[in-house]
Amino acid sequence: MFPFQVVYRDATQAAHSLDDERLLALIRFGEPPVPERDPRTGAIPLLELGGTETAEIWLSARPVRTGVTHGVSHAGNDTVLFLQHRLDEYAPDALQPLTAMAYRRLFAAARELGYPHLLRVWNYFPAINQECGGLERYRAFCAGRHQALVAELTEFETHLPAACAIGADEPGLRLYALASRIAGIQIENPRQTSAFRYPRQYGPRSPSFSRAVLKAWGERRHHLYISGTASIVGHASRHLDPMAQLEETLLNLQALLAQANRLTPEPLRPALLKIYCRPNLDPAPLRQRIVQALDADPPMLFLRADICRRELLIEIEGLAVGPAPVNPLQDDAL
Ligand code: 3EB
Repeated sequence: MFPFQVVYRDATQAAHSLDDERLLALIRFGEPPVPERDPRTGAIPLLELGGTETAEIWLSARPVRTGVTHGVSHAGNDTVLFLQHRLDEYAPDALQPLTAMAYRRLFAAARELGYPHLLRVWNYFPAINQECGGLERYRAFCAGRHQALVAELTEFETHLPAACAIGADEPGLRLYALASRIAGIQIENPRQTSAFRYPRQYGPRSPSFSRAVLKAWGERRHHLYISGTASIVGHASRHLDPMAQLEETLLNLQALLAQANRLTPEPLRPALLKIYCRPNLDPAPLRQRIVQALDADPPMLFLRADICRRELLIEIEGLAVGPAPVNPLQDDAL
């Protein structure tokens, strides 16, 4: 049994999900709505491309318990825990200590609740490429995250969560995370230098994340949490044109899936993709090319976003599943 599944739904109908005792998370996109007190709800301040309004819904196989611990909101079902933490920035050049504190709290809450393993973290904050106090804000964020992860993880380079770090349109540092009682397996990409080993030219502390995390929820039930994947080969950015960057990104995704497939009895299939685009691109040709290259047509969400390197125009993250549930609405397919 999968302990939860993730789906995209029409945002206008998403509010109904709040009455569902199996709702783990409801994430909306675009302009932040009136903040809700419900620990299961979150808002990612990024505009959706293509005129659709989508909500991301995490549905638990069992009833969910919610709460707030160390300032971190959470919802859990005894196997997995959804966490979120939002911090106001008191000064634009204090992102490093703020990030370190946010991660310390995330770990404190996850540990206290009995889900000590962070599988996946989503990071959003504004002005990601802006220089502040002599350091780009993304690099300051990386330094703060590194500081916290080195302190919290006993085996730093082998137990890093999958992640993405995205420039958002609203103030505040927003972290979302998925944690579990039992650890997942870190997957790296043979086409790319592991981010935690990037050379010094990319900042004083390397980005501390894994390319993906593979989690077995049963003998034949796997989730692959795929980090933000971009047009990077080795450690260098490639191509100036967005469609060329897309091609390289797809090669990276395929290499990553192949790497994970070495550990699973059946091949993993992309089940959900989030595509961040720096320019205001038309999603239709991107979608078409992704479907063709991956030989899969998963639900996709296209968001206008700043990416952590100025020259990067596209980044893709998501979830792959193996084997794919036959009918995701059927209870035993969860
Ligand atoms: C890269 O591969 C592109 O800092 O958490 C992708 C995924 C990227 C996660 C992060 C950054 C992060 O380096 C950028």
